[in-house]
Amino acid sequence: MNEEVKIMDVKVNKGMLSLVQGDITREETDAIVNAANSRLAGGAGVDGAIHQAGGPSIMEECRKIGGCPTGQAVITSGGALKAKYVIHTVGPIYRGGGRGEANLLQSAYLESLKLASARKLKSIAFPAISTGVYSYPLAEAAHIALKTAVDYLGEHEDIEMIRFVLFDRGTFDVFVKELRKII
Ligand code: AR6
Repeated sequence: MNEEVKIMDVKVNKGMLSLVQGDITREETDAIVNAANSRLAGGAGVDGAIHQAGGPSIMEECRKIGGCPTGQAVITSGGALKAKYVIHTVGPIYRGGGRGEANLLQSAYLESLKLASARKLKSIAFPAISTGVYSYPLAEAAHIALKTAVDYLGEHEDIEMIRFVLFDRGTFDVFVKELRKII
């Protein structure tokens, strides 16, 4: 790992798993993933940043789709973003861990990856879903995110790169620590 640029890349099967500190709206992957709400209504955090950077056409498509249940994913074009598509997924609001949050968080990642595969996309970038406004404990959320990504790359050879774009240094460091436990 290079200590200056804050990036960690590991090969998993035929694909690459990449951790980077940064702003997901600048990513050039085929798709970036939005941590949306079930009404697809826009909001704060990464959701607000993606709509701001991508322009109004993304929200127009979201309105036509109408909504997305927690743990599921839908896709729109990327508007003015460099990424061609935005996959909108809805992570769980953390309410103590006894309400199926872990399964729902895993499902949010998995359904996003399946949608990328179905559209024949080669690269996808995720934020740390549910760890902001939705209060999911960071280390547990990072473990679920990374395990789901590592398992997916192990079982599917179509996706060439899964990248996690972590906004702040603390989140990046926790993802690095959790990835080292898995690989
Ligand atoms: N690039 C990458 N990560 C970012 C960016 C960015 N530009 N901006 C924020 N993050 P959150 P959630 C990080 O709250 O917890 C919204 O209102 C952020 O630092 O965006 O799933 C939606 O409409 C944190 O690490 O998503 C929903 O109502 C991570 O993204 C609700 O919040 C996720 O934080 C979803 O909450």
